[in-house]
Amino acid sequence: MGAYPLVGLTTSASVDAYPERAYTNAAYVMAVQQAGGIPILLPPQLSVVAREELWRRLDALVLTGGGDLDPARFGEARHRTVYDVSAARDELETDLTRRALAEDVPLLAICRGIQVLNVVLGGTLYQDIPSDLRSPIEHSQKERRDQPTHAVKVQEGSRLAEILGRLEVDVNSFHHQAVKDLGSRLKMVGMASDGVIEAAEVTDHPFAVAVQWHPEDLVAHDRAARGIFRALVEAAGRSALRSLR
Ligand SMILES: [Mn+2]
Repeated sequence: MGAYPLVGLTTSASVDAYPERAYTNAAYVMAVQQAGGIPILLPPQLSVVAREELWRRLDALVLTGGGDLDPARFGEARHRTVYDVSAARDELETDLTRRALAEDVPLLAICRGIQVLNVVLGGTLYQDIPSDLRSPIEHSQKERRDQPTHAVKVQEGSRLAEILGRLEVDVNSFHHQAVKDLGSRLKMVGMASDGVIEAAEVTDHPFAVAVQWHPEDLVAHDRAARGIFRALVEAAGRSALRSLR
């Protein structure tokens, strides 16, 4: 590893569209850079060789936000609101998440990412919060992406609490799905006032933190959001030194 850890960022992929595209919000790229990491985009179109070679060099992984995971991955038929399902993205992210878990590679899972991590560990999802839960909170906010709209209570003693430096944070919210049954090895560490799980950690891993909100869009004005990316990049540096990955 050089002075700057390499941080892989998964991307979205267009589904049934021409031309086929791979893309993500630039905020992820900038948040990783601001924290001292080098972002490497990981589109679902990577070849087997490219995936292997990039994985060997990466010091950390970020699962980014995006469309819905195929509910077949947790044994359910699709609710009518499920959108933008990409089999290629589901496969790549499932594979890389398993590797990060098995090889103790630092992992930050954002929005769709907490859902991917949960399903990889055997958990399930609410496929549509408005139909599944009667909640007074609007988890698909209409406000700007850098605008927090609901609070999250953070579990005392959790890694996330240590990273954020507080037990309550105001977050932005752009999800119509949420964690239902927690997967094995996962601990709930953040919850909205309506009971929706907003953060989780893998208990027996050096750094696997998952949040349902979008800290990458908050870093300009929110020290706690910057702290999440700084903690990931620091863990990436330690992990690279320890394992000589
Ligand atoms: Mn939310």
